[in-house]
Amino acid sequence: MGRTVRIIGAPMDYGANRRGVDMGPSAIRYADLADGLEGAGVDPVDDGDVSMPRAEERDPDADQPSHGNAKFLREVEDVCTRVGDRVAATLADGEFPLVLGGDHSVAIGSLNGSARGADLGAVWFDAHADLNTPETSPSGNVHGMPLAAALGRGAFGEMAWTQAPGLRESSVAYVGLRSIDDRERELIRASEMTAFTMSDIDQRGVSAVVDDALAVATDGTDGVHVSLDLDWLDPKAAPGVGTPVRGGVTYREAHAALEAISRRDEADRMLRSMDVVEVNPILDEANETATLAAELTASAFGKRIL
Ligand code: 4U7
Ligand code: MN
Ligand code: MN
Ligand code: MN
Repeated sequence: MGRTVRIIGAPMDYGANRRGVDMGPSAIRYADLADGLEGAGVDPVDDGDVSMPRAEERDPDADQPSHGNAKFLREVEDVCTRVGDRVAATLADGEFPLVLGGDHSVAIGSLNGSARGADLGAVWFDAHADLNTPETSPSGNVHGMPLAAALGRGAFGEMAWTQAPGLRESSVAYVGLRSIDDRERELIRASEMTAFTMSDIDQRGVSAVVDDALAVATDGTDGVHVSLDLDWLDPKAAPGVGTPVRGGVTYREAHAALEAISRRDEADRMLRSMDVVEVNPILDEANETATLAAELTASAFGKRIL
């Protein structure tokens, strides 16, 4: 067998304003993720879920004034610290960490853990830029902030759990953006990040755009983190997400994108870590979105039709 892929469940919903996304890991497992990974030629091992702070202790506004309007920041810190430690330990064991969200705030943990002692690139498949800070966020939801946190922007209190040590702006590429807040737009323009929008995909095709994103994320790095927010897809293909945005990629385009990743990975093993986030079974239709999440993950590891 090839690589061992360690599945780390992170049933987080503290970073989003909708309940239900905490059931994402169960739904993706139920959609035969492990079988799909075996079909891709890797060896899946389930690490179980990281523990969540108790619901009874929830108080969205229990944070310091310096944390701005970020909701449940202490709970998010707790969970992301555990996710980061598990991701780092998995890599230290020579295995591949696959984090199942949960809302996208878990990516703070994935990036932090994956970028310890390594220069990391990142490809961000998302309708949204996730570059808000506690100061700029219109919603206060931390799932709109993970990239800012990982890049060391914004006042999140203690930086050790947020800033991903080996992640530089110039090694980050977005794919498929179509819903960006005004402040995020300014930040992206002033940054060294590379941003491919849905218009780029319209004009050039998804495979070429993903190849370019990978060129950015592999340049001078030790490996790439792929972050897959299911709201990257059009809501027709992925209805079970909390923040759907019309005009996303189709079912076929999504498969083509993740297959482009596996082709590149076959050539130089650049894929280092991955998270699959924002699946909300309560808002889904017959587990369609979780099933797609499982299929796309298998595609990233090289599962083919024939
Ligand atoms: B997701 C938003 F204002 N930008 O910050 C915000 F539009 O992880 C949405 O990409 C964030 O799903 C979406 O709340 C976060 C909003
Ligand atoms: Mn996101
Ligand atoms: Mn999103
Ligand atoms: Mn979302």
